[in-house]
Amino acid sequence: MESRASNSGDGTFPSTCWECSVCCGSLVTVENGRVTKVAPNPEHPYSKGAFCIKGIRGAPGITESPSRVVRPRRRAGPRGSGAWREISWDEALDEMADRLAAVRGEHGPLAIAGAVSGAFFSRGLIVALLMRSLGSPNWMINQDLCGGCRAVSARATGVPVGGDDVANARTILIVGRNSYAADPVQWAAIKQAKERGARVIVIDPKRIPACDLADLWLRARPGTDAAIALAMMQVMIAQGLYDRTFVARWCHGFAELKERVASCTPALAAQFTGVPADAITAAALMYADGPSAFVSGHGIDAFSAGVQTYRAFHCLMAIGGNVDRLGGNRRVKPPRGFSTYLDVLHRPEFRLPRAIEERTIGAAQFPLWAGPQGWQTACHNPSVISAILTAKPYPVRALYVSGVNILVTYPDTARTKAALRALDFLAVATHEMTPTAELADLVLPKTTALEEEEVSFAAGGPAVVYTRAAVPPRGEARCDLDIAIDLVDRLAQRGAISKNFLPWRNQRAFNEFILGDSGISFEELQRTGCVPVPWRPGNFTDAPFATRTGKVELFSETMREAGLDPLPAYVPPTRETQPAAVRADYPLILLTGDREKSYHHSRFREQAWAAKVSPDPILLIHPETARALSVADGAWVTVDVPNGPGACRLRARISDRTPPGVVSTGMGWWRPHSAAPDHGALDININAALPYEGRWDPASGSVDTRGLLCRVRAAPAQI
Ligand SMILES: Nc1nc2c(c(=O)[nH]1)N[C@H]1C(S)=C(S)[C@@H](COP(=O)(O)OP(=O)(O)OC[C@H]3O[C@@H](n4cnc5c(=O)[nH]c(N)nc54)[C@H](O)[C@@H]3O)O[C@H]1N2
Ligand SMILES: Nc1nc2c(c(=O)[nH]1)N[C@H]1C(S)=C(S)[C@@H](COP(=O)(O)OP(=O)(O)OC[C@H]3O[C@@H](n4cnc5c(=O)[nH]c(N)nc54)[C@H](O)[C@@H]3O)O[C@H]1N2
Ligand code: SF4
Ligand SMILES: [Mo]
Repeated sequence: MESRASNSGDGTFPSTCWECSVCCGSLVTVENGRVTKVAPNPEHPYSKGAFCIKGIRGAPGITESPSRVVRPRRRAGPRGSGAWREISWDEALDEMADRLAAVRGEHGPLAIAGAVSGAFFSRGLIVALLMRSLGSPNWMINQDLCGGCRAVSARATGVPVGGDDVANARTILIVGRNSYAADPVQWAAIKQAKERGARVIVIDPKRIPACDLADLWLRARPGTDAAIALAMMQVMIAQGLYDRTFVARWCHGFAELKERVASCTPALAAQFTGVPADAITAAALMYADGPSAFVSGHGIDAFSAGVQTYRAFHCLMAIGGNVDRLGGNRRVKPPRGFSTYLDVLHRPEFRLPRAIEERTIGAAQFPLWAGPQGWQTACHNPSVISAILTAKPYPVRALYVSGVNILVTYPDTARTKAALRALDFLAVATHEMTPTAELADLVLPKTTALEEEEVSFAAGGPAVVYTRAAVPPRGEARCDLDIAIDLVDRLAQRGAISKNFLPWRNQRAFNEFILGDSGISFEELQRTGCVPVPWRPGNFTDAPFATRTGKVELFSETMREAGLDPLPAYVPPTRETQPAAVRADYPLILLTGDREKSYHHSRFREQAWAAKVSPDPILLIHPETARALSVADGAWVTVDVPNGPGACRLRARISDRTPPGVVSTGMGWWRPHSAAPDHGALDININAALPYEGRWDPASGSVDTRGLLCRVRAAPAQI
């Protein structure tokens, strides 16, 4: 192996926390070759000392975990039997190359797929390029369950994803985002903005901490938000409170939008959403009095109509004149010469021939999501699970999973498990023996974010940020690039490579490539951990919008071409289309995905401090609902949904944060100490109860992960 670019040495260094995409600035202290402290960096130009417990305890906890996987393992019994034998890297990589080459020889390259979280982290890009090197366009990202709808909508409309300039906003519109739990930098900025007099509108069915600072709180029924956005536009247009200059010069399809929203009055929206009409009107007037920043999140994404909901808010942002404006939503760009991981993914020299990319699983049905025109060119996951189980549209026989715990975090745990069991070959790169890793043929030990060097563009800054390989890898752990490079070499020896898309010899070379000729020196980045990137308000003449017309497309030509509704619309939630008998059997509405400060999805479950903070999966139930169900606080209950694969057990917490009739839970639950191979993933994990098939968003292929009908019943106590 060549150098892994570790900058090990004792001292305290500025770095970037890499446990989530917020990218907070950290100060990492190394003593005697071990990380003894991770602390917030108060001097950091972007996060300014905001940080969270996951960064402070989670990252060192993963690195030093006694149960960490530090050597490659080969299955030594039937799949999932829990019998393992430690092997050398040479053995592991030879075996992996043999098995992948065999699948490729028998079924062709498309029968091999990769699974990652997405191209926000370098490992996502690297696994995608490894797949492309094998000749396969198939890589799975978890973004259909995360930010997929907003990304598809933003691309179709030509507006930024995020970019909320809370610090300079007069009005802040928070929709489906609980920054308090999810993003400490954003939460600090919102609190500060409120203190200096900004007005805050929150649209959320739950009483989250932001509601306590809100001037207006619109408690919409889950999945109905699009109606509010359409009605806000109706009010702004009817009262002439939209940005006429921006609309006239830079928006495409205003007349069509005006016609579409004309009938969506606040009174009508009130019927759909349960929010009083005068509150919707007040929100419209407040948002129109900008500049206004739209802060949005997962609460309106990952729905089977999520793209249309986002389209409505993105059009609102545009007609409000808040695109690329101080205090609005900024288009942020990395410095010229710098490559984001997404840039590399889309660059012609890193692409497979178009005819192959068109065969990406899901590309035919969801062209704006999967395949050559797709946001990240990835697959449609539920269709890949089907392909493994049914060989349609063609067989998928081998999977390489890195940095994602798909058995726990994809809906329909039992089906994902059946699919993983049905594979000819499964390799998982991981830190811990997750339920996904338990089903592997080969488990590869991964470096942690304290052992890996990463250079990235943090859109929230905007800034170029640097994560230091503060300590050398524990045991024999390796980073994704090192694994991929050695694999490609071995695959090439077996004639199983179409073209090598991984030209870098180590992580440092890759990071230097990412930095490119941006003018930012590696040394400066290492020294500071963060180089801010200047932002200037939009000069739309020189930098038009990235759409067909070069304008913000209120009427989306891309959506029209894909055979989709080109105008934003209110699509009633799936539950409202279900027969009355089903609604009677499943009388409640389920939200999933509540973020917990001590966990990052399924991560940190092995760590005692996190289990102490949050020992059990919680289901929030309103006191009235609990009384009607005779459920006591702290009781174990089961939750299931219509056409779901089974039930999940959760612990009731009675709280008026959630409205009557709506129950709300987290996600990502498993217990390392529960019986292998599932470790509780089929019991206490909400995805054990959710289907991954059903109504899919016609543009992004997303399934409903909240707003579903459900029923709650008493359950046996936990054994
Ligand atoms: N501590 C911690 N932080 C995290 C994570 C973590 O696991 N742990 N995960 C990270 C990741 S990957 C993500 S994607 C983000 C997610 O973080 P957020 O984007 O904040 O998303 P959620 O917490 O899922 O939901 C936010 C809000 O949406 C509301 N909501 C639910 N349904 C609806 C609806 O129909 N309409 C509206 N308007 N609101 C609704 C919920 O009540 C909740 O208050 O958090 C990131 N940050
Ligand atoms: N029902 C329901 N399902 C959901 C959601 C929901 O709200 N409701 N939320 C969805 C969302 S927003 C998301 S983002 C997904 C998250 O889904 P996942 O990405 O699967 O979530 P994590 O638990 O963060 O899994 C990351 C895995 O990667 C490993 N890992 C962590 N860091 C590294 C690293 O540096 N390198 C490598 N190779 N591995 C690493 C960890 O060990 C862990 O096993 O879940 C989605 N699933
Ligand atoms: S929010 Fe927490 S986990 Fe995410 S980057 Fe910041 S410190 Fe790390
Ligand atoms: Mo996410």
